[in-house]
Amino acid sequence: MRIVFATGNSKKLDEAREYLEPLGHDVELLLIEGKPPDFIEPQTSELMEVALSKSDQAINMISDSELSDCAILVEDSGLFIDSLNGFPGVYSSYVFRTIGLSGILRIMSEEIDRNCEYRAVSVLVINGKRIVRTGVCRGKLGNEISGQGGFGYDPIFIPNGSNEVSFGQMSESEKSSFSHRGKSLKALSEAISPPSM
Ligand code: ITT
Repeated sequence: MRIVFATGNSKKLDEAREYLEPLGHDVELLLIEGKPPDFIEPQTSELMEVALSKSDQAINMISDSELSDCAILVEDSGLFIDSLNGFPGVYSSYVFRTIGLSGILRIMSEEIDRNCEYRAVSVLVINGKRIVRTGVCRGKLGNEISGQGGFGYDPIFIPNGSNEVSFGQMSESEKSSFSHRGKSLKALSEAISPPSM
């Protein structure tokens, strides 16, 4: 199957390829006039709503193009910090761009409860039918920036069960074995190619 992934984030593309290409699917970036699409994100606190809105917008973008027969993939994700009632959540991308890792570490500097989770909602649309799968990765915020791998909050996110190693210190495939996105993509891959008995 030819799958176009509507994202501006190349790390998301790498992770999708890791799960979907071994099943024989071809995953490529959706480019509109040579650029990743710009989505209008609805004002909501729900990742699911954002992901579904992105999928509708992506379908409209390809409806009259040579890609109209392709399956389309979108994903929305974010970091949810327990002691901040889920902040930054759906605003993770904006918060990262404005206050960055040091801003989050500053807000959390006096906080003892450092539990948090990454969440992802992946939506694959095949012939107009939506398949939606979610993934969660529990972890905690480190006290400092560790590592340079991954993207976004990875250098301060320590997944449970990693022996205090942050996502920023892991290889892409190591991160993917824990990650929220990896879980949602694995569930999607099983929905389209159920494991044989
Ligand atoms: P697209 O919308 O173009 O797919 P994006 O990076 O803007 O790419 P989102 O709108 O889904 O993606 O925003 C998710 C933000 O949440 C992302 O920018 C990071 O700040 C954070 N985030 C989500 N998953 C992450 C991960 O695996 N590692 C680090 N940060 C992550």
